[in-house]
Amino acid sequence: MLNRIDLRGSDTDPRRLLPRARLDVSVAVERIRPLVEAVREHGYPAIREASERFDGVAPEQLRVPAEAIAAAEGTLDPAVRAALLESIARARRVHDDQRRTDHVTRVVSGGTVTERWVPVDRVGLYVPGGLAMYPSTVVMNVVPAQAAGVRSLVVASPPQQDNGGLPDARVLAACALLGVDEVYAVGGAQAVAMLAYGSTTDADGATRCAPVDMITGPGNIWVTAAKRLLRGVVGIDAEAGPTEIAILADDTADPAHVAADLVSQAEHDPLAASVLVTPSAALADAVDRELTRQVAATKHVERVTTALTGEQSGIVLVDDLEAGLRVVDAYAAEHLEIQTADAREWALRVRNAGAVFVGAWSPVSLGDYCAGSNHVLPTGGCARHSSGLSVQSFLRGIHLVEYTEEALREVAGHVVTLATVEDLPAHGQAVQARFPGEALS
Ligand code: HSO
Ligand code: ZN
Repeated sequence: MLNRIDLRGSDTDPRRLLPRARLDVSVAVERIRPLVEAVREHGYPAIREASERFDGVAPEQLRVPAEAIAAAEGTLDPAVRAALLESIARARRVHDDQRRTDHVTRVVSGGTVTERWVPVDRVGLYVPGGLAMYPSTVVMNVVPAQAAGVRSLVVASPPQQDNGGLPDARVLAACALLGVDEVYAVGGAQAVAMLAYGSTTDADGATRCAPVDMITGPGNIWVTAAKRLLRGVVGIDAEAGPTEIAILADDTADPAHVAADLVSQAEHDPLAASVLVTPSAALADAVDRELTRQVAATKHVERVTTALTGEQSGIVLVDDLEAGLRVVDAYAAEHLEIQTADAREWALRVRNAGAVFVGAWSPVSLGDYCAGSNHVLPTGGCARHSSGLSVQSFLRGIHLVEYTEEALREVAGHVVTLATVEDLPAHGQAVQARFPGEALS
């Protein structure tokens, strides 16, 4: 069922191997520019108009009342509540452990540079409200921000017609479980503009949403376009493309498990990519047979089929696992599973992947929900240069430079020399002024 790409005996550059789906965001950026400007200028009335147009509902008050957040938690199915709490607890265990401590480097006697890690003050999390509405994503964005020590955290999510103009009840419930109490019923580009610039949140202008310093969270093309437009006004997380799973497997892998994992991520999106890389033709055949059987029985058969048969998905046959490793490194998948003998050894050699799932008992679905790891990961090959969301994403490293008079004197000549070579004599003078009449060396 999957395309076959046979690289055995070939020395093709694997980098060009698997095409990737890409969205053209630049056109969308131009389309949303007037709306973003209107929100900046007028606040609530502009948001209200956009909500009416795009969400078919316009709340009188954008801030979700505390009682509505609590009520949503009350309606949660007990099993869902327990699962979310477990997901939160495990994610907290991992993310709390990631916190960095300040670090002092004594450069010379009397001269130190201290790196302080300071959390972003106020963060806005955008949570989509349509097909891709995932309470687990609320967990994966909020937990690292809280672990980093972000003091003020706000969630925006589209108003739902069938929830009385409030955001989806599962989103509100996840906010309640995480202790997030500032939530706005706003979606789309208007939500991103509201978060970036701040805005009134009712007709009288009696209530306001203060601007945030950073916006994270997934969204549709309009949300992505607004984030791209406002990057710089606020900090923005990476743009999330369609999800990807690559599996490096040998003939010790169970074809039914490999197939199930390929289907699991194909379920997200018709543009999702599922890629198996293996030196075993027997495994390739067995996985393909399994896929045909499993896809027929899966709920979202249409989008899974489109994803698996699309040009972005396939089975890559390689000479051996060494060659397979080169392929998966070149591909730099969002999720990489290693289902081989000595899986951990292979996993430790991987250079490029958003997250690596090691061995037979660590499927991507575990990481999506309850491993403790983060599921907001770089897609589209961005794993070559970027990491997934973590505590670090919400921290800034600030250097404290502290030199004594003696330590400055000791290096002053070099500063003056470099200033002179760059034709910036006032830079040198700023040092020389501290040592009048002294020849600096
Ligand atoms: N696999 C998705 C995250 C997710 N899965 C949310 C289920 N819910 C991207 O990493
Ligand atoms: Zn998933």
